[in-house]
Amino acid sequence: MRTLVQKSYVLFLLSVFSSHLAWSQTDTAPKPPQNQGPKIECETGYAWLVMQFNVENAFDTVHDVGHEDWEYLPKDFPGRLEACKKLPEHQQARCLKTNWTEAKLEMKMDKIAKIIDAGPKKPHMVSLSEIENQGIADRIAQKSGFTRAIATNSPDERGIDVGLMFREVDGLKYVRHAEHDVSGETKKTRNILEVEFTDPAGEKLIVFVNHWPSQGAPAEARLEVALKLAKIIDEREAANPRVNIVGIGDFNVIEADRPDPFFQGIQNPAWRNKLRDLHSEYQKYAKSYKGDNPLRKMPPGTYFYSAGGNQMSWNVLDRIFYSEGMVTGKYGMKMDVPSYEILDPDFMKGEYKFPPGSPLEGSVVKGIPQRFSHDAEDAASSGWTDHFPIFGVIRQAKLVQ
Ligand SMILES: [Ca+2]
Repeated sequence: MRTLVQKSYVLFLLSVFSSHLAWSQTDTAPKPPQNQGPKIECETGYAWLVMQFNVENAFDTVHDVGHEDWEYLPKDFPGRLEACKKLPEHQQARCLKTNWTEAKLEMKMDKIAKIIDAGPKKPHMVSLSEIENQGIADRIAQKSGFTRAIATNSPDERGIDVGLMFREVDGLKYVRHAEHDVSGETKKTRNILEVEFTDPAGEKLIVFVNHWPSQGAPAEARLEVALKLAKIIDEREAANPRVNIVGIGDFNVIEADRPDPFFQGIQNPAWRNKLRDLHSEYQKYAKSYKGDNPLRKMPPGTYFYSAGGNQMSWNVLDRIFYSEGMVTGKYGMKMDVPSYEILDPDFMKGEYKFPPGSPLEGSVVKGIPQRFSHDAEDAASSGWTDHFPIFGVIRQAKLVQ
């Protein structure tokens, strides 16, 4: 994996170097005659690394009024005992057991920073799933070396939100942000965060950060959110047809979902602003790759689901989608498909043993993300996160005749 990443970065640096030459040549040399064949693609110097990371229940250590955060508080937090006892019986034991302290939160944030550091290089932006609020987003950003973080304030009952932390370097400039309530009439879910950036050429990038309803909700709930996102994208595209769009996050969609929130939602072939999925595009690229298939060096998904011992399934819950214009870079930004990576550093990996009584009793699955234990007292036994993060590179691009 590391070798592949290193190699791809060497190739990437070479291509940046050669494209710098092409870029300066096109600035000074006379323009070639028009209609002399296909357009030649020219990539400019900047490349922005984007990361999706479900940080698994990153809660602070104080009560957020109106949110069910009682499980994630210090044991002696005023009102906690009474609040836990009001929960349904099956949730009470969990709520009463955890002693979530500042020391443990610091340990968790150190681990988040270490996972980010294990990536191909320092990301320009990180989409965060499962953060409690703006305060925790700010603390994770500070710990991980990011200059700014923006978090949503969703009606989600569990009190978890999404966020985007970023660094305004390499020509990337923040323009504005907004958040969209996409909850259904009965089921509340996480808002979608929208953050707009611009580059030195004035091209626009809008990033939508998602955390769609979990598998505990029917596929219809995810499709409903997908269609709401599609409507917002239509509005942005109508206002600026040159806009580059990225949809990133934990989409909670599995292959068996029917209706299919991707195919009938944000990837509907009949929809004019349909998005591409970086994971699927990478699969196509890997199939045609000459040499060892690079997919073999990646885990089969970002999340392993055992259903309490009844299933053995890898899912790609975390995704990066992008607009059609980013296939060629015709609006100044291009998704670099070969840069895609599911990050599975050795230190994050553990195994799952199917328990006695399970139909798969005795089976062991290795190489799965070691989930974080909020109960563990030390870093050695607390695990990491239950999702592997993913990466993709967006490059500045320019088409010349
Ligand atoms: Ca809290």
